[in-house]
Amino acid sequence: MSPATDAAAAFHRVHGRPPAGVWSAPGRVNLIGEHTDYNDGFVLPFALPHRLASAASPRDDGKLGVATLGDDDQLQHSGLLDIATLAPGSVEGWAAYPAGVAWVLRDQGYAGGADVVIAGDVPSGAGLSSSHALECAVSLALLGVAGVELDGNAPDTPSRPQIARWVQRSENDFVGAPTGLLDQTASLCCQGSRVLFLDVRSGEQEQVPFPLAEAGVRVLIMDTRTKHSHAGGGYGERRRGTERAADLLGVKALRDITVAGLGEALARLPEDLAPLVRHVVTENQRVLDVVSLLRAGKLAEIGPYLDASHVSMRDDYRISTPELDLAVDSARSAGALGARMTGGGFGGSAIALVREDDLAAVRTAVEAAYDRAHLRRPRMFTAVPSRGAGRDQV
Ligand code: GAF
Repeated sequence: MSPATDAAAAFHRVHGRPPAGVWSAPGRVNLIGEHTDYNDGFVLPFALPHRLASAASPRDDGKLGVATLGDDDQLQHSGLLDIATLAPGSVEGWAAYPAGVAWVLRDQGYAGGADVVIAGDVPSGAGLSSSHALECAVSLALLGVAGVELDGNAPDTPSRPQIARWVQRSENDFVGAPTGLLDQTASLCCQGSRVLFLDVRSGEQEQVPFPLAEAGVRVLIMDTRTKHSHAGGGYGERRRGTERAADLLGVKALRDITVAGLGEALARLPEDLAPLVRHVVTENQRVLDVVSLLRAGKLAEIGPYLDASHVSMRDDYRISTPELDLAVDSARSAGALGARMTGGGFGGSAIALVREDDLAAVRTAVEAAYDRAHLRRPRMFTAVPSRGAGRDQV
């Protein structure tokens, strides 16, 4: 069973008939380029094989019905919302994500009602973007039941980057999480076997080959199972700090500061802001360096950049946790080529680039380190870059 067939079956159970269609969207890991998106910078994510699927049919009463089933096949979440009266603050909890998407699409002229049933396997609260996968899958479902064919030729068909901006608006203005554009764009625009090099300022994208098998390496994802959320204060605080720094430096965004101009910029900033700026500026450069290596076919050489990124997030941006540091350090000590926390931080997941032959030893070493620290072992799995969001045939 795939998330798409699960969602279709769940829809059938809830509504007693098959859905009109199923649309799904993946979670993501960010290879490098953290907290650079809202500074107009560079990011380099890939889509996970894990997806959330949204089975949907139109309704003619302007309402949005949302539901999920638990493992026992009983309703886990369910709600019926009037799309016309949706407003920021009007829906709380899990339903705010699908409701926010319906709200933003209503403003774009897609006000039709729908029944939506969600299923999937993106780990939630793990920093792997399950909330964005949910929002993207629901957006495509609502657009789909309104007759919009993704990637179609009709002149008014919204593009994937456009849908990503709508999803960002729903998250910022409806859900109230001040996130950037990384996750939605990754979920909607990534392709199999590639990492997505996104210049957030220009919107330019490059699908960069990421031939893990050919290079004999794997990306190991280590979900520390420590809670992570963007609605908490730390994320917004960092964002406001970098925006204040950009103001003080007289630039539109920290993207405008280069490594060459960093020393001079740091000298003009108060003590609390300088490390934030150092992280963003050096992280943007690390993304560019990693992209250059990948373009040159040197995938196995990117490890030191992942390590440096982690140190920068730990010491300058201060968004790592002891659990993330332990995963990264123990993976490194056991022979990983490089490792870093991924995503917004304050919990969630880390990634390690590991030679195939070292994979078992690295996993064992990470588990042993957690055992010694009396921590619950992380959930670990390898992942290959997978396809972005789209309609599923079920
Ligand atoms: C979270 C946010 F949603 C992204 O926009 C991005 O800022 C990321 O944290 C950090 O790179 O995933």
